[in-house]
Amino acid sequence: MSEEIECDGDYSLQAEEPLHLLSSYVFHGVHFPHPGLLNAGGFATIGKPDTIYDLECRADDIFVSSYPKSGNTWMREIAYRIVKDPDVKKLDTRIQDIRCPDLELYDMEGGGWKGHEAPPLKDFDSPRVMKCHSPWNCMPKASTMENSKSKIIYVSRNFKDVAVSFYFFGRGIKLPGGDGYIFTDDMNTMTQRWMNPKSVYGGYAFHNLGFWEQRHRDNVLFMFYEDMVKDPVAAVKKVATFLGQKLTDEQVMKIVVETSFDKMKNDPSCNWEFLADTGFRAKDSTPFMRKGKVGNWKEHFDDELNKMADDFIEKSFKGTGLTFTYEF
Ligand code: PPS
Repeated sequence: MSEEIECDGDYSLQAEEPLHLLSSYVFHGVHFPHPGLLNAGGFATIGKPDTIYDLECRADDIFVSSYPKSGNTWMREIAYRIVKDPDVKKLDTRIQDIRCPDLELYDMEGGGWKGHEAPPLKDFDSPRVMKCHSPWNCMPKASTMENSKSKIIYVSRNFKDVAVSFYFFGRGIKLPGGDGYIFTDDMNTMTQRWMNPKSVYGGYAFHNLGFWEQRHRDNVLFMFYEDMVKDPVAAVKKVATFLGQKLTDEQVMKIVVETSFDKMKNDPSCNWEFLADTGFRAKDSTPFMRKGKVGNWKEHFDDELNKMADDFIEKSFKGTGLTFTYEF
């Protein structure tokens, strides 16, 4: 695959040896998806990490942050319903990326996916619920300052299930303007990519540890995907408390039901099926809402990859206090 792509802006490939187009733009030492990538394919606009870093934050802004494939979509929907309205019937039915903007899909002056454009971020009603894959050192800087009132919810998921989810999602992504696929690696090769700090968003360990070290801040909530699966009622209550919202038991249950895997899988505003219409994902690719399980990696990892993953986790997280759940 060529590392050259055509861009419509002034973005240049900055990485000396980009591992991949999805990690070929460097900001604060971190490799990001090339900002021209989605523009070039005409799929969406894409914001630069630089503008995300400089975002003007409001005191009531809510950032849902995560390494890819860790449960961001799920948490965004939970947070959105907590602060807006638990009842789906009264909600805005536009796709989640417009209701709760993905900062990478905005140049702050508006943007989004082809056919699903959204207004400039400054025109969103408060509180804004926003998605971000930026690691801690690249988060909107106003949100990470000591006295920041903006809230950051981080979702962490075990590496093995992240890798499997990434594999199936990645295989459906098409090259900009082309008819091939970005990710043609096998499971072992692709999984090793996310161990590398030069891969997208700084790699899995750098990303998780960056937020873990900040977990005691008043404006940071560190959540685990596996805890959400195990006890969604407790998870919704915890997020609501963090966001300063008092919910009735009925409202909590409403949110739990409406954000269950089956509900979201069948909800066109959340299931990302529109991606096929933009041309970004192949129509016959594995659905974004794939399994929603803990431990699915056991069906896809061979012994060699499992050992490699265990060694990587041991080396990266030993002594940090951050531990993961791989199965129930
Ligand atoms: S992305 O592309 O990085 O934003 O992906 P992200 O949303 O972080 O993660 C996608 C995985 O989360 C699963 N998911 C859910 N699991 C349980 N319940 C609900 N409601 C839910 N919504 C999304 C989704 O299915 C992906 O995981 P896999 O393992 O591929 O199924």
